[in-house]
Amino acid sequence: MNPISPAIRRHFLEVSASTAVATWLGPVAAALSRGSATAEGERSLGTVPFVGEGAFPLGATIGSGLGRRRALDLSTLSAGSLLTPENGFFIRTGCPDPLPPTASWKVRVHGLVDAPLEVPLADLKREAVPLGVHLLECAGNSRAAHFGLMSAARWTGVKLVRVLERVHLHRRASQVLVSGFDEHSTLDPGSVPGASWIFSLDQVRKSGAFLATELNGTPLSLDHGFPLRLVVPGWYGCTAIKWVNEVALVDDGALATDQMREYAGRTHQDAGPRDRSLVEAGRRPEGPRLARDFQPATIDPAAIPVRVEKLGSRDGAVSYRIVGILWGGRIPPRALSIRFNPDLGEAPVDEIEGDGEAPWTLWSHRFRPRAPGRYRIELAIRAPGVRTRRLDLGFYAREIEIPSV
Ligand SMILES: Nc1nc2c(c(=O)[nH]1)N[C@H]1C(S)=C(S)[C@@H](COP(=O)(O)O)O[C@H]1N2
Ligand SMILES: [Mo]
Repeated sequence: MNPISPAIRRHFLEVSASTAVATWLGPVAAALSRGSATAEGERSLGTVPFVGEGAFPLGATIGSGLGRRRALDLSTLSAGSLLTPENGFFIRTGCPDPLPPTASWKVRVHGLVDAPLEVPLADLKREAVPLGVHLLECAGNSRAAHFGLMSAARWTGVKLVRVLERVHLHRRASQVLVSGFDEHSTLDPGSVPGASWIFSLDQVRKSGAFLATELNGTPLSLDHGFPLRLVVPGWYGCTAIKWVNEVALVDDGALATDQMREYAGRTHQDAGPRDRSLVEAGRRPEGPRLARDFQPATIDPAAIPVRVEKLGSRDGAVSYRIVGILWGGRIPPRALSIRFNPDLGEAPVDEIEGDGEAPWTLWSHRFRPRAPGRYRIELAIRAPGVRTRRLDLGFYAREIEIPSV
């Protein structure tokens, strides 16, 4: 980070001293130090909450078994805290209470192979290497959880291709089924027990899918899949099978798994005639019958506001700094745009701060509403050839209430 220039530092100190009652927040100071969008002499007047999102508690773990959840408080993200600490990382499904002993954990590699294998966890731990920072987002991430079913961490593990190299594949083996232990004594009305996903061999290679043993340099916690979980960089969390105990080689005729069918709608599988009739009957879509006809469950580029800071300038004018994140792949510079209520025009976002390694990027934009009222904040990515299915649906739009201007 740039050192604070002496002139700005002096000004900053003067203003803080002269407005002793004002609380100065980190982001304002950080923005000053970068000489960015926050003007000199502005003070924070607090933050404005998002409205209409319900009462899901943030930073707390609720429920158990298949119904356990924890959402990350996205408003805490700042340039210095883009990695989620292990004890804050979101949870979708808690550790199964009948989980077999983990000391003797093995992964059964079988199916269309010459000789099935049982790979002891100890072997995988010996091979484990740092594999970088990757983000997980639950495909069921939603407004009801303040969009907090999303986190980013540094992972250690073994590439799935390394595991496949231990066996000789039959010629017909074209896909890989990864499954994990998923029997729970506490069920969840919205979820189907049984966790497995089928990937083509090509998807395994290209995504860099790996079996993770550590998160941020410490062993996975039980709720995050200890002793072994799959991570598929760039794919939705529903593919990131926890408590992995089986890797099976299958052919093109393999049926989609229960987990794939449960998540068909949320991973944007194109609805065929079978799905359309299910949806008409009030049921959820199940996607294609065969695993090989599923679209890759990848995350499109997307953006969301995470915090709205109210700022006062020296002359008493009030404005709002919308801070947000961008994730799900690279986009061209200036492609991210913002609008307030569909009718208030769209403009490129003021500032995007890239930080090479982080899987999500912070952006910020100044908003000067002319009238009080409720404002819907929508982001868009305007770049030819970039698919943004969820943004196009208005999925990540959030609302704030401005009581007066
Ligand atoms: N065995 C098992 N693995 C699972 C699940 C599950 O219910 N059982 N849920 C999946 C879903 S939907 C998500 S979003 C991620 C969540 O991983 P996390 O709880 O470590 O954040 O785990 C995936 N792996
Ligand atoms: Mo999920």
